[in-house]
Amino acid sequence: MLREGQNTVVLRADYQPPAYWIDSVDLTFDLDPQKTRVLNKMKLRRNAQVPAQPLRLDGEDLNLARVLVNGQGTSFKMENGKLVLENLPEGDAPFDLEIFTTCAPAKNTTLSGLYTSNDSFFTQCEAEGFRRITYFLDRPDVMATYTVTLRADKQKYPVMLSNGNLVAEGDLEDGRHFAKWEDPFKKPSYLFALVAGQLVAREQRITSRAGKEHLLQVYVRPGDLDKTEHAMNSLIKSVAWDEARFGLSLDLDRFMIVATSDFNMGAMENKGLNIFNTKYVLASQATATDMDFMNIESVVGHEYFHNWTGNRITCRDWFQLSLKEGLTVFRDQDFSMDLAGEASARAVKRIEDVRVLRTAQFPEDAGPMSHPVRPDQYLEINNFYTVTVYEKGAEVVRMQQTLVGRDGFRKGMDLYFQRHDGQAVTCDDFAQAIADANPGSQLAQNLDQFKRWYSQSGTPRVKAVGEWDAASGLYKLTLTQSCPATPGQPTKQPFVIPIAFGLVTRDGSELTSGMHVLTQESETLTFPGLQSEPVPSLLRGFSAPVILECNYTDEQLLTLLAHDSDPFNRWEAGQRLGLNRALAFLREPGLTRNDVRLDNAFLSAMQAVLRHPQLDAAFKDLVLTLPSETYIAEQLDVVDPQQIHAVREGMRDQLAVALRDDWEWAYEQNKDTGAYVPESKTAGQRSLAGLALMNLCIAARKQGDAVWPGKALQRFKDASNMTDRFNALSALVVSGHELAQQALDRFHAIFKHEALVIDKWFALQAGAPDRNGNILPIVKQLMQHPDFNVRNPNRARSLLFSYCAANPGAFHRADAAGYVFWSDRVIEIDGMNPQLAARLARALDRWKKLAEPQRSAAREAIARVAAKPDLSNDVREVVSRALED
Ligand code: B3K
Ligand code: ZN
Repeated sequence: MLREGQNTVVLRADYQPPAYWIDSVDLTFDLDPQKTRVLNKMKLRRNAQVPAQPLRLDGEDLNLARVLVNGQGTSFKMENGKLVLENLPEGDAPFDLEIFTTCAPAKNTTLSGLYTSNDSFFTQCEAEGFRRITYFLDRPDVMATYTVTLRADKQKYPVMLSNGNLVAEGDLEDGRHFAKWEDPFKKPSYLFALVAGQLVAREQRITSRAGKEHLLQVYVRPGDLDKTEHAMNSLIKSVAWDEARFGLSLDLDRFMIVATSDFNMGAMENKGLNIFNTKYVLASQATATDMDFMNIESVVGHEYFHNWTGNRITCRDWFQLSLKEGLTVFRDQDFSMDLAGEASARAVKRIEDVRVLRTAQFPEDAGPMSHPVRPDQYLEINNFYTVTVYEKGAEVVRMQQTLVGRDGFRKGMDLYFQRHDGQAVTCDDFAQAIADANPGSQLAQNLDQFKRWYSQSGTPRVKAVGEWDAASGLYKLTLTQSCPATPGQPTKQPFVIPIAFGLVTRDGSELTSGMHVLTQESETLTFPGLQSEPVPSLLRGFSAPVILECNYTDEQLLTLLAHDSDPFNRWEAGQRLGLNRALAFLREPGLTRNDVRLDNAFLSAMQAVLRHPQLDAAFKDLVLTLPSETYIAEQLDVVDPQQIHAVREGMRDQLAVALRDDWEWAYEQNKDTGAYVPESKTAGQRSLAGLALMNLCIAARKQGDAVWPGKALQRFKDASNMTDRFNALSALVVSGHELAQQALDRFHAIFKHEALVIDKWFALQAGAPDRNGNILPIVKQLMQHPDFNVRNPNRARSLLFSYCAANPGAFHRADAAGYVFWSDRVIEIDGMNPQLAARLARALDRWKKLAEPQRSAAREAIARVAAKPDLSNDVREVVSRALED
């Protein structure tokens, strides 16, 4: 017998339409932190397409008080936590079902369903949180209209919000009041939301292109209002962009965003009432970095864009999650690119997105949690809000656009809405619409094969081999694709891979360019009539989410770095140069950080980029940043994280010292950006100045000079914005200078009342380079800090995830203490917040690649978690998959 809420594996192949439809829901809440009463009045009817059967309603952690059918008491039973009604009226006529339950929001530490945070009420229903509020058919293909009445103490909860429009409000007895909301649109239960508490709003009225008026509101706690301007501006831009780019207008009179500091993820697209993590709403130049400002813009955009891609057209079942998430990430990426402006800033955004894909999604796709963009099974759906579903899913949408062109893609989107507005559909429906709107396109011609991107997991590899025949002037390029076995998928069929390419001469001029769509396992392209052997520039703009293997010589890479007309591949060439060196150092047994010696060719290439008169600061910053430890690790079969850390640090030391004068020049050139404006050009300069300062402090440490650390401390003190201040602080912490502690203390003192800044303070210390195992004791000590609170996800992430998931050199200790610490935290957090615990559990996904003794120690730590009785489905799924052969 299963306990309540405990699932068995759910299979995509088992999908059945619901046996009943719920057409309307009328909810009344008496809000009380200890005991909230929920009266749920629904109109249901049988789904005539499905054989007659009992009604099985989902529910979790509810106290059931009453069930009435058409106003009469009825028999019911509980089965595996589900409420089962067998004696329902015969026939197809609609009937009323009334359910009265209570729940305890203040005790709800899962942050799913209805919970309290800082004395306010919030909900989170995606994916399956609505069943923690009332009994329901909690699945996305059951769409209903909602009327919601909220009642609560007026003083404690002056603001009461739900989806849609406010239709009535007023006072009740005993100091209570009510608000009644109606959402005109049918929606699945995961988009339901309510908020109640002491909140204030920034408001803005806008008129859409279509001439309609809308009220936009951003709700925060009193005191935070001055940090909402950027979020509001981002929302206004999002509304305008979706109208301009896709002809999609805001369909509600009122659109609200509410911020909460206790939230499991970034934000949630509830219809008309988006709920956000404060991290993606609150920003001022004093408290937020350029990166924070950028993230706010893209998350506000993302949630807003869901109003069409997700809310108006939703998912038939959770296996189709990428239908809304991949598409909406694609849309938010495109939005941010359009706002970034000119070509170079667009390329920077593309590089940043690809960096995320390669350092997070590629490892996921090569590890035990590997799954297709449209997964085939899950134990806990919350575990599948992954970089694969989101970021790889976005790449799959991007490739469809590439195959039909930008205008063709717009036509496809139009057809998608024409066909499916108001429906719950599948990834197949989406791809079909894009293809049908573009008959004859490469997508339409290869649609079935293209859709393998949805069904096959694993990162495809494309091997490119060039052959040059000097006598005939013929260049042949053979492209061969393969895809490694992944869990449950031993063999793969070829993908449709769009490969944007160019051929470049050795002195950098472009001979030709184009797009080749690779569909066979192996294909050879021929280019006759060339004067000399060209350098191939392949996968321009990262035209497909694959690993490109090409045995470039250093000389070829230097040509591409210096001349490629495609900025992405220019950056990529620099990364390959760095990566090849890191891999060579790693092959040298016993090499230490101080033995690392970079060659002049590499150093002068980096110097040339740094000093380049035309290149943008943001682009220079990306080129001058070495491939991450995680990315380097992915290239190896056996990983020694500490050795990778030593090699990368050694390379960084060398770059710092050898280019010291150039760093100084770059710092001076970029350090002053005038009055703070969070936009790409000056943000790029701040970021390059920050990198330069870091390198100058590293060089100073190597050379025993105190000038630059002193300057960094001064900049830290004088900075007028958080970006410069935090970069200066990081330079001291990362270079390990003794002034760091003083600066950290001061930073804490200045910002002790700014939770999001204190998160940065924790994260910086937990993510700092390890020196003789010093980070774990620091992390343990910080857990005792009065500001640490493991129940707050942002704080837990800032300390624990920064250490376990983002600091490999410090975490993968030979004495296994990092892993023991990890297992203790996973178990501890699982007791209160399974979703958060499962995310932390993923930190050891790649344990099988570790060298000994880490490999055995990691396995033991995972087994220790797995052996724990009463684990959540969330953590159980992650650790048991990790232990599978
Ligand atoms: N759709 C939400 C994520 C919900 C996560 C549930 N565990 C945010 C987003 O992708 O926009
Ligand atoms: Zn989303």
